[in-house]
Amino acid sequence: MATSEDADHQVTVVDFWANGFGMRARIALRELGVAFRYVEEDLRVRERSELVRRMNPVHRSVPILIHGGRPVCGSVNILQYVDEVWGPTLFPRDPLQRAHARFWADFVDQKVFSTQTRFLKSKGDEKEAAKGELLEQLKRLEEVLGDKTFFAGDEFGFLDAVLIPFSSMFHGYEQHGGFDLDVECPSLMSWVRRCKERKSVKGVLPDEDKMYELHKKWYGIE
Ligand SMILES: N[C@@H](CCC(=O)N[C@@H](CS)C(=O)NCC(=O)O)C(=O)O
Repeated sequence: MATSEDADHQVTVVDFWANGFGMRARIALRELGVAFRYVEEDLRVRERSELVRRMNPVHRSVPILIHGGRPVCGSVNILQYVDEVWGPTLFPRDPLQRAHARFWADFVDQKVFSTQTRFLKSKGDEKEAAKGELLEQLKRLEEVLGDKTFFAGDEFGFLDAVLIPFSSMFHGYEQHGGFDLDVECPSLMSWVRRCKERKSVKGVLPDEDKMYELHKKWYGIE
């Protein structure tokens, strides 16, 4: 039987299966070998659960990591917390490289995520413009990767965990935009395949067709 002390040390992730932000947290925990309980928050339902409202009253968003009964919110914040408690494994040791990794993580959140939304939601000229921007941003990330195995070098790390969830929509991007990412960003796609060989990533990334179907419904794509 679980004691209250066990409960205090337990780790829970509240998330939705198709949430790229939450996939980051689940991948990071698996990378570091931290066992966790998963609680699904169905984002297709309008109202947030009592648990989410209580644990993240400010944003009412997921993922939420609950450690010993206390919440940590925001995916990048969660990755930092996970690495501080169970690492250090994910972040580069060198402060300059850490700053560089955080800069590009912010680029993914501020630029790629909003461009993806615009690309999927819009039509006509606006969609064409968003498609061009999205490809440009992916190519920029490909340049940041360079000829390295992972973003920080030989080891899978923070920026890999931040970006790889987006790859579950790459097939959707190709369908939606009529392009081939193996042609547009060949090294980035090789990196995707390398990441997907990892148990942590394989166990978390959802089926790409299911992902695109969900987004089609979400954004009213015919
Ligand atoms: N910056 C946050 C973003 C999290 C976020 O926006 N989550 C969305 C899903 S993509 C959410 O939970 N939305 C609540 C809702 O749809 O009611 C993070 O990195 O965790």
